[in-house]
Order: sequence, then C-alpha cells, then structure tokens
Amino acid sequence: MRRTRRASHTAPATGSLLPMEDRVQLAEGAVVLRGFAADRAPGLLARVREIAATAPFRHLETPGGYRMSVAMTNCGRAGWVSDRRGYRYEMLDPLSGRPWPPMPEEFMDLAARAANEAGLGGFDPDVCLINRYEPGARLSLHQDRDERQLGAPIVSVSLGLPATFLWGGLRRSDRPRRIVLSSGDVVVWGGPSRLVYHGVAPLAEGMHELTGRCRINLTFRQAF
Ligand code: MD6
Ligand code: FE
Repeated sequence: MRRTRRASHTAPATGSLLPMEDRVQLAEGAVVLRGFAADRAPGLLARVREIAATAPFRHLETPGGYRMSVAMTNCGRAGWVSDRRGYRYEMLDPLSGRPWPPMPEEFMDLAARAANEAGLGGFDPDVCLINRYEPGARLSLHQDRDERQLGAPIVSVSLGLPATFLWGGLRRSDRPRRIVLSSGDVVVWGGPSRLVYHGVAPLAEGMHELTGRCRINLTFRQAF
C-alpha cells in the first residue's frame, strides 16, 4: 500500500515504540519525532563520510548568483542542485560527471521507519539531499517543490549541533515559528503541509561529540 491518505498523518503505526511525548505535531501532516534516529546517528554519519569522499560537500550557487552558506551533497538516484540556471534534480554529480553515490541501506531503512511511525506507510525515497551547516550557515525561507511526487512526504533527519528550524505557512509572508531540532530528531512532513515555507536560522557556534563543529541534515524525498 502506498501513500494512503489519512485524516491525520501522526497516528503512530501499530508497534510504535516512540512515547507520545516525543511526538510534536507542527501542523496537519507534519510531526517531529524526537530522538527517533539518535541510536543510529553514528552509523548514519559514517555513511555520510563515505558519500562525501566520492561526492564532496560543495557550496552551490543560487539562481540569483549568491553562494549558499550551507554545503550540500546527495546520494540516491538523483541529486538536488542549484546554479545560475535554476534548481533541479540531476542524475549525475556536476562535479564529477558520474552518478551520485547509491542510497545506503541504513538510510532507506530509517526513512521508511520514520514515515511509518508518522502513520505514512510505503515511503520509498529515491533521493537524499545532505546538508552541512557550520556556525553562521543558514537556509532562508523556501518551499520544497522541485519534486514530481508532491503527494509523498519528506523525511528530514538532524545530526550533530542543534539548529533552530523556521516553520512558516503556505505564504512566504506567514511569520515562522521557531523549533529547535537536536541530533537524532526526525521531521516527517507531507499532506497539507508539504508546501509550507520553512528555513533554518543561522547555526550557533558549538561543538558536538558526533560531528564536531557542524550540523548535518538528511532530507529524503520521492522526486520521481
Ligand atoms: C534543514 N531542511 O533542516 C533543511 N525541507 O537543514 C529542509 O529544508 C527541509 O527539513 C523540507 C522538509 C524538511 C526539511
Ligand atoms: Fe526544505
């Protein structure tokens, strides 16, 4: 069964192990699963290092000509890229001309379990955008709408230093709420919230035992 529509996307799946108090509903279709990936964080970060050895983190250029403060790479069938020509998914890493590294099994497994925990069975991501924030890096308010499957959710995993996530509304002018995301927190986000404007406030200075002086974010999407 794939992407069944439900009145609420936050009903825990049967067999849920996450205590109710660790589920924070942001809006209909959007839930934070506190600590859901915490025990897997070291393994996930080991995979990120392997991916970055093949497809290095890089600061993309926005269509307007600015250098993004967040460094990015990808794994999976395609990768999200930005340059003077716009935002899009590319099957080949523009730096190497080769396919992006494959999506590790642990990534697929975690993303599917998180979607299931949020009440959305059958999530089958084909791309994972990997963001690296160093102190001062930020992501301005945006919508994620370069995917063809807007019916599928996004699963977002935070690792390392905490960040203040900005959760807006369906209009850019909606004033965002601020939510701190810590290492191991997972946000599952879809349905009526899929096109909500969101961003990340400038990362505060700090040191984390798993990542050092940075935050890593994995966002899983069904782009095709
Ligand atoms: C970040 N996340 O947390 C940036 N987009 O580093 C995103 O832009 C994002 O977390 C769509 C859905 C979930 C996200
Ligand atoms: Fe986003």
